[in-house]
Amino acid sequence: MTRPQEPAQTDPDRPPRGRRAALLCARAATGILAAGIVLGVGELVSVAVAPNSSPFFAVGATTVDRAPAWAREFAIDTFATNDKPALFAGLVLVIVVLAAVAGVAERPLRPVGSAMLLAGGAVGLYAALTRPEATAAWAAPTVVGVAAGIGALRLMQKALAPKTLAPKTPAPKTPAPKTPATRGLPSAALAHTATSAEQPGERQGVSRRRFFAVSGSVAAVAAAAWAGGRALGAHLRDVIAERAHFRIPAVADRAAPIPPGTDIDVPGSTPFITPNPRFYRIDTALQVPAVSTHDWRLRIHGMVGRERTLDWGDLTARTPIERIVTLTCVSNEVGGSLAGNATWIGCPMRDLIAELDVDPESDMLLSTSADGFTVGTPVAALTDGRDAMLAIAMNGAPLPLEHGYPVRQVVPGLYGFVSATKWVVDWEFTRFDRAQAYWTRRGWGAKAPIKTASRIDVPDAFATVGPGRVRVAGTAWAQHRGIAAVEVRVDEGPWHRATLAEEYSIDTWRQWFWDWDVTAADAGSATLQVRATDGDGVVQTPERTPPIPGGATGWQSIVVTVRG
Ligand SMILES: Nc1nc2c(c(=O)[nH]1)N[C@H]1C(S)=C(S)[C@@H](COP(=O)(O)O)O[C@H]1N2
Ligand SMILES: [Mo]
Repeated sequence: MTRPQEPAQTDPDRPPRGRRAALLCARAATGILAAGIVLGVGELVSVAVAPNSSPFFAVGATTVDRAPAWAREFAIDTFATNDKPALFAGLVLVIVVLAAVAGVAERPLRPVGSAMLLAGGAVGLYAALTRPEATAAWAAPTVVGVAAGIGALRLMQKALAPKTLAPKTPAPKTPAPKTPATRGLPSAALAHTATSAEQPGERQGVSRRRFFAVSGSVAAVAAAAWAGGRALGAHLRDVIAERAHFRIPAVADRAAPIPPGTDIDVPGSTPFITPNPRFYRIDTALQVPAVSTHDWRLRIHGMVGRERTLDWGDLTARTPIERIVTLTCVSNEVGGSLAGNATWIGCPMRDLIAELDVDPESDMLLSTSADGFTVGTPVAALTDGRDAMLAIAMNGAPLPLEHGYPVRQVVPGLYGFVSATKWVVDWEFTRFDRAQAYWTRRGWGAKAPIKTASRIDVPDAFATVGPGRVRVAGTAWAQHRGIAAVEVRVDEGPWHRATLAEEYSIDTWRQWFWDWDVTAADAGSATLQVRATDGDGVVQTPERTPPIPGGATGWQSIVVTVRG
């Protein structure tokens, strides 16, 4: 019995079996390469976000964490210490198979493959965003990766689509590809590229060369992005590993203990010490600089008699101090949250500066971070006896990377942009009339002592309060001058003195509360205002000014609804 004839042999529009197989492979390849783009681009973007925030590693880590006990035991029994490579290999296998299906299923008007990439992206997104250390930024590697992957898939699929060629005269010099991978075309068109003898519009065909050019480029981009991401992230991963083993030096000169009554513990009010994960972060770094203690140097030069370079050993050989200091950002709006209080351990700057034989004409220390950000600090503020330090620890932990690991400046009383250089690596003693730092060049002030500020933490703005006693509470700061009083008023009535928490030091913020006895007469809406008086007896100005150039001023007002 003879086999039924291949339909292709009767149907002129149907390519022979070999070409159909080639086309299927090409389609599968588009899916696999598109997935490669998702993973490669995701890995590259993750460098700017956080190690392991890429879809591949987030899914891998989530798989490890969520795997049922039996699966874990099976993996360890079967692969022993190779369980992680085995997991990654398994993950790659699953991705390759699904991606191949996606490539085969994709059609211009029925983008099933793109939808599959989106679905895979949703899995990656879920895994990334549910990692314990995840922030909203952890979405970026997956989102950007999937967008790039879908773009690449469409590009490659387009290169596979039959194309109506414009007539060319003279005839193309290049010989026709022998076996173009295509489908659904007159078989005549498959065997050769059209010649000038054919009519315009009839010259259809798929250029194998074009497909290989496009898919080859996609493969190259995917591989480069992956390799680049892994290489760029490697140093950061090393620094994170180093930080995990960092030993905080013993400190003889400890911070004064926090007296009872420093924290007033009103629910919703700012705690006296800000935990590291809740500490505000402000910097220009797109990617957290990865500086290891091993590579860290502080080059000291400029108007000094003795230039020197400190390394980690030199820094940690110096006697450290521990102090509690409240940092504030100049960009903080009235009532804003860009302030935090931490226990810092570091090397006092004053002792170090005393050894440098600084030219008395030098009034500015221009410090530079590992990523080139600059800060100009009055030398006087570093030598006048306040606890300016090169800090290496924050709240009992090595500095978090985003807060300046391994060394940052902490200077009580000055806004961060003129004092708090993170990842500091260079000190130049100079003058304010010779040098300008990063933000000063952009219109901000040159010298910026912190302005007196007071903030209502509870109740929330627009909250409904009462009836009865309502505890109004918050914090106030005027670093290096201290807070002497806080007052609150309702609807521009008389000012009431708030009860102040214990003062820790003039360099830290101070909590306060005031009990408001709401009466039926208060029912409706009420405006609460707060103002502080600093340690010099100066009352916070009511004049509203914006943060630029030297910090916002004005009293915070909030409106609440009162049930009488
Ligand atoms: N290297 C570097 N250090 C920097 C900055 C920066 O952009 N780059 N920003 C400064 C500003 S404006 C502030 S308010 C503080 C914030 O410190 P934090 O992120 O640890 O809260 O860091 C300062 N140090
Ligand atoms: Mo800042």
